[in-house]
Amino acid sequence: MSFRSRLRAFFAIIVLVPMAAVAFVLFSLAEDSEVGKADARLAAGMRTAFAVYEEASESAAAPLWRIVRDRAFQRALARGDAAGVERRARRLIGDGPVVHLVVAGVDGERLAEVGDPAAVAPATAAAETAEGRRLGAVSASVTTASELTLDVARFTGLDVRLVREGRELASTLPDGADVPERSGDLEIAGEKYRARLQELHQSAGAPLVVGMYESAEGLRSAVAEARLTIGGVLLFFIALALASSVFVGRSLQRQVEQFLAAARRLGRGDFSTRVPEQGSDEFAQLGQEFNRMSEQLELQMREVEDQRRQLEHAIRRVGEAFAAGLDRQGIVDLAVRTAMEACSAQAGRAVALDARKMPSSSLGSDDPRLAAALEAAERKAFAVDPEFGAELIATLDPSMETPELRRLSAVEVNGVHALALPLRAHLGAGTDVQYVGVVSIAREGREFSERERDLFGYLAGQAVVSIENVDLHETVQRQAVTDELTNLHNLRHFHDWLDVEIERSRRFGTPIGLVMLDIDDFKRVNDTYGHQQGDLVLMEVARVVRELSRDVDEPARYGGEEIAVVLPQTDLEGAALAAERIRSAIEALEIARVDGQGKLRVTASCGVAALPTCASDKESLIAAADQALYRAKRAGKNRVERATAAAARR
Ligand code: GH3
Ligand code: MG
Ligand code: MG
Repeated sequence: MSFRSRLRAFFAIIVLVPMAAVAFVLFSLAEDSEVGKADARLAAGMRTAFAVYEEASESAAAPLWRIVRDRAFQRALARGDAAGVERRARRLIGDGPVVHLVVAGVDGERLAEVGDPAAVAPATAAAETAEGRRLGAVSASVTTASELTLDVARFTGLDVRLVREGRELASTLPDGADVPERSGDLEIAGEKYRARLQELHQSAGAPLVVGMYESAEGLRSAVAEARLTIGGVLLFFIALALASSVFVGRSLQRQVEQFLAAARRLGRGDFSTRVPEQGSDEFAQLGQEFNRMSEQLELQMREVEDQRRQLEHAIRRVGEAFAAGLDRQGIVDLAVRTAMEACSAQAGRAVALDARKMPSSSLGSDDPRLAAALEAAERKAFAVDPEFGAELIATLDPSMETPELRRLSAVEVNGVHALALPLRAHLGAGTDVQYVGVVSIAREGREFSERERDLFGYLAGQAVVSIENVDLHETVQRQAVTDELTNLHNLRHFHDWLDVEIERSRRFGTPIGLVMLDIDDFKRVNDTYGHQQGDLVLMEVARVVRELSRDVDEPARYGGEEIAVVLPQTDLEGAALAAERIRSAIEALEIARVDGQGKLRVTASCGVAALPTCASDKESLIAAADQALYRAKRAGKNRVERATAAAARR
C-alpha cells in the first residue's frame, strides 16, 4: 500500500466516519423536528376548525332569532301542534340560510326536525310568547358538515374529517377509505398520514369528533428538504476535507518523494544536492539530519578516496622500489616516505642506532614543532633517553623482546601527534636480532587512528625485512667473492677482476702488473707446528699483503698458500718494487706460535709480470708471473723474480 493510499485511508477514517455519524444524527433530528412541526400544524389546524365552527355557529344566531320570533311558528308551538310547527319551520328555512332546524317542546320532547340532518354548528335559542311564557327550544344550523369540512380544509391545507356518534359526516380524505379513529401515524387507503382527533361539544346534539390529517407526503417532502440541506452542508465539508486531504497528501508525498530522490542520488554516490529544510516541522528536521548524514557520507567517501589514492601511491612506490633494487638508504627513505603517505603524516624520520647497520633518514616538513613531537615519540618508544644510540645498546640486552622495550608509542605535543616504533633487525652474519633504530611520523591536528597505527607498524616491519634482505644480499655477495680464511678475494673474483682490468688497460693503453707470491717451505710449517699454525701463518701473510696494497690493488688467494696481486696502472718495474716491499715485510714478520712457545718467521718468493711488456693476454700474463715465481724458487727462495719480455712473445 503506497504512502498516498495509506494517507487517503487515514483521512477517510478520520473524516468520513465522523461525518456519517453526524449525518445520521442530523437526519434523525430533522425527522423528529419535522414530525414536531407536523403536530404543530395539526394543532393549529384544529384551532382553525374550532374557530370556523364557532363562526358558523354564531352566524346561525340571527336567522334563528327570526324563526323563534315568528308569530305563526309561536302559535303552532304554543298549541303543541307538531305538524303545524313542522310546516311553519319548513317554510321558514325555505328562504335560507338555515339548513337544519330542530324544535323541542317545553319538556324537551322533539316536535319537529327539518332540513339537512348532516348540518353542524347549531345555534340554540328558547322560544317564548310575548308575555314571556316559555314554549320550547329551537336550534338551527346554517352550515353543513361538508361545508365546514371544506372551509377548514381550505384554510389549513390539511385533510379534515367530521364524525358524530361513530358516523362520518364529511371528509376530505379519499372516499370510502377505512379511517382509524385515533391520533398519531395512520395508514389510510395505503397512504401514510399523521392525525389529530378532538371532540367538539355542540350546543345541541351529540358531540362532533373533528379529525385533522396531514398526508405523510408533505411530511416526507419536508424531511427530504431538511435532509437535502443537511446533506448539502455535510457534502460541502466532506469535499473540503477531501480536498485538504488531497492537498496535504500531495505536499507530504512531494516531500517524501524529495527524500526518496535524494536517497537514490546518495545511493548513486551523488552528494551534490540537498533536500529542502524550510520550516521547523519534523520534515525540516528530517531534512537537516538527512543533509548532515549526506555531508558526513561525502566527507567519509572523500577520505576513503584520499586513502585509496595514497594507497595506490604507496603501492606504486613499493613497486618502483622492487624494480629499482634499492640500497639501504633507499629502503629507509622509502619506508619513511611510504609510512608518511599511508598515514597522512607531515614529517617522518628514521634514526639509526648504528650508522653502519642502518642509515638514517628525515623527510617532510622540518617544522620544529613536528620534530619535537617526533623526538618525544621516539623517547617514549624506547622508554629510555634516546640520546640513545650507544647508550641504549649498552643498557639493554638487545636480544630481549619485551613489550616495554619495543612498542609503538603515540604522543601528543602541542597539538602535534606522533607515532614511533623501535626497529629490531638481524643484520650482519653471526649476530642476533638487535635494535637498529627507530622510525617515527608526525602530523598536526588529528590523532592517528587505530588503522593508521596498524599500517605504520606493518610498514615499519616491512622496512626491517627489506633492510635485512639487503644486508643478507650484501653478505652473500661478499662471501661469493671472498676467501674465508684470509679474507682476500677468491680465485673466481681474481679472474673476473683481472678480465675487467685487462680490458680497461687495453682501452686506455695503461699497463697492469701482476705479482704471484708463494710462501716458502710452507709444508714444513704445517708439518712442524700443525695445520692450525699453517692457517695462522696464511692469515698473517694475507694481512701484510693487504696492508701493503693500494686500494686499487686486488690481492686474492690464488691457491693453497699462493697469493696473487693485480696492480692496475703499474708496469713491470713498479710491480717488482711492490713485490719487494711485500717480500721484505713478510720476512720481517714475527708470527706467534699457537703452542705459545715464542714466535716463528716465514719467507715468501714472488714472480712479477706485467702487461703489455711481458704478456699479451690474461693467460700469458699469469703464466709469465708463474714462471718468474718458479725461477725465484729455483734461485733459492725469499726473492723477487721478473718475467722476461720473451715470455710475452711466446
Ligand atoms: P716451496 O717453498 O717449494 O713452496 O715449498 P712448500 O713446502 O711451500 O711446497 P708446496 O707449495 O708444494 O706446499 C704447499 C703446502 O701448503 C701443501 C699444503 O699441505 C699446504 N697448504 C695448502 N693450503 C693450505 C691451507 O689452507 N692451510 C694449511 N695449513 N696448509 C695448506
Ligand atoms: Mg705452493
Ligand atoms: Mg710454497
